Amino acid sequence: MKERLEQLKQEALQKVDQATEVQSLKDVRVEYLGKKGPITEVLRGMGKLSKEERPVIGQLANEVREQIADAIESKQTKMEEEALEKQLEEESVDVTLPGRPVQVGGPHLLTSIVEEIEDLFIGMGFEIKEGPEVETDYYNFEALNLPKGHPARDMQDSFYITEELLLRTHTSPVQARTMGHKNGKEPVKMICPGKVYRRDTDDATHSHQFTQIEGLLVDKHVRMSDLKGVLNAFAKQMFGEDRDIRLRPSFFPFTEPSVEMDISCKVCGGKGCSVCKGTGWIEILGAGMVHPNVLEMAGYDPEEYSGFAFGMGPERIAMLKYGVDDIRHFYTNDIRFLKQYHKA
Ligand code: 2NL
Repeated sequence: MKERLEQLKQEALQKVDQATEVQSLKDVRVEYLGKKGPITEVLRGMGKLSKEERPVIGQLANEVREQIADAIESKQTKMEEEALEKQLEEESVDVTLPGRPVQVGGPHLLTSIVEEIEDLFIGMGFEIKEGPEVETDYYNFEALNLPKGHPARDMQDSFYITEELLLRTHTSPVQARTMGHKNGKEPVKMICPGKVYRRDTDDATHSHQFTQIEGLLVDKHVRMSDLKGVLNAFAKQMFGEDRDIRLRPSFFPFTEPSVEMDISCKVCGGKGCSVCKGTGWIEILGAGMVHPNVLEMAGYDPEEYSGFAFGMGPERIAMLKYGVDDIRHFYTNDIRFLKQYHKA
């Protein structure tokens, strides 16, 4: 009996020692200490033993049972501690690691150009005005001396929504609306940046949607020399003090007389090169004295009030300033293109 118990103990302890999972420990407990286990069996068979043997074997059986139970328990505690240790190690965070750099966005090149131009005109006392992109036929054309039947109103050239509504083809309607609010009395000094739409096939120099900045100054005694002074100040601040400007005669339905402004070519200093196509000059914007019909439709007396207006394309300005060769770069949003113009 003694030997049998001793053997069971050795077996059980060895199995506990070899166990690598909690489940095998549970198996050992059931196998050796369970109700149908060999130790329980020994204790049940005690009745057959002599009076002298009974307490000795009983005590020994209990000791063996306790030793096995203790071994299982301490092995289980050890396993649990190891598992926890391993988990803590795996989940540990190195708080001393430097953080991953955060990707920071920046303004779109066109946004930067528009803001730069806005700042220059704010510096000369102009207000910034915005207006609707869906316009009435009246404000987009009629009020700008483009009566029905005018070739520039061709249905093929504009996005019409209804007979009377269209996507604005220029930002001038914002100016026509602003003048209309003045009851023909107060002066206007404003610029209006914004998106405009034309029915064009997109290519390197055309886009069906682009941006425009127009300017307008209406007051008593406004003269062409005022226009020239403002445009000269703008050109020098925008492109450099060493640049010259020149005005060439041109035509727009809403101005009379009309001009186009060139700046001297920076690349060749006016001698003529591929950038200025040999002329020494680069076209920047269109302008003129507000047509008396336009003033009159807005409620001003053209005998008393006069004004100048100008319009430019920020895409063209940006293309010249930064050597961008395709207008589509502004709208395809290739991050590699856009990133080049992020400051800091
Ligand atoms: C260009 C030319 C121009 C105007 C826009 C204007 C607006 C009013 C009255 C008179 Cl309300 N004129 N705008 C005048 C001359 C030229 O734009 O080449 N733009 C890209």
